[in-house]
Amino acid sequence: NEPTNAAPADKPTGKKIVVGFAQIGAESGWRDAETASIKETFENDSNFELKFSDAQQKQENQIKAIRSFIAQKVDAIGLAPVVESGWETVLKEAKDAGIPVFLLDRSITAGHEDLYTSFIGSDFVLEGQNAAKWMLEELGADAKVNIVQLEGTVGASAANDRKKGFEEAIAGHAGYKIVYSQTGDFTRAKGKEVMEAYLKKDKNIQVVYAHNDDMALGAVQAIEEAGLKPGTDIKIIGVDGIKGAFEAISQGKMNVTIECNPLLGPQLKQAILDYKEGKELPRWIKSEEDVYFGQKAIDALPNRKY
Ligand code: GYE
Repeated sequence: NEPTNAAPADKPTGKKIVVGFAQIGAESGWRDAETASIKETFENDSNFELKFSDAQQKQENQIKAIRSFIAQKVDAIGLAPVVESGWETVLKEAKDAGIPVFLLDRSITAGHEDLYTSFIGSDFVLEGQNAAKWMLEELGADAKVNIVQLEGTVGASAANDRKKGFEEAIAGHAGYKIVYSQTGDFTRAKGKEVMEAYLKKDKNIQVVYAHNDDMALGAVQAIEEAGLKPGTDIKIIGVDGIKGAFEAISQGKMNVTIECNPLLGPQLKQAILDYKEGKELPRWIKSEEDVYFGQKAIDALPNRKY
């Protein structure tokens, strides 16, 4: 029985701000934390209504979701683009419909800044540089080091830039060689599989650089199963800062995690509110992040939020 008279006093009477969010999927602990942050932020604020779509890693599903948000005339669109390229047409459609698009966590190919309002996320090149910096300090700038790189999803900005930052930072160090570089799709299972296959051919590696912690943790398992000690025989570098990585560092099985903040819901909400008020938004709302290893990681573990 729908009440026909005035709205209940405890509910705001204004029109809700409808936000459509086109998420990538659920490939990693990081992604789950980001999804939870978005849902919590918008579902706990009665001024907002969230339409959430999970693309299961497929760009075409994200494009479909955006088109459906446009058809539903949402007030704002959030997009975590699975890959960097191929967004021009659909983002132009959103622009023509007058709907602001906010990129979250991953970015799109440079040169299309007019197609979105703001990018909220991390500096992945810097994360790659920080991974290399830790390694060079830990092992010495002149050491001889064979590296396996576990790359993220092919074409993703998070993978391209983490690779770029890392490779540029070691370029001047002749002893540091990436002997193998292969995608593990940002998943634990794929990280393990790729590492397993490589260890069957060659065990002479000193470092695994994984573009996320899930793949690093998969590699840890593969290394243990191959009879080697991850963290000692082979140093393990991950990115993200998920709890599992902090636990593995505490157990000495992993060495360092380069933090990347997934708790972007509140920043997205603020950006939408600022936009609605007509405020000028920065092109890039950058996350502040740290590098965790050794005792610092052990001390931080109890307070990790994801
Ligand atoms: O590092 C990885 C995830 O886009 C920054 O995607 C994100 C990355 C994150 O699946 O774990």
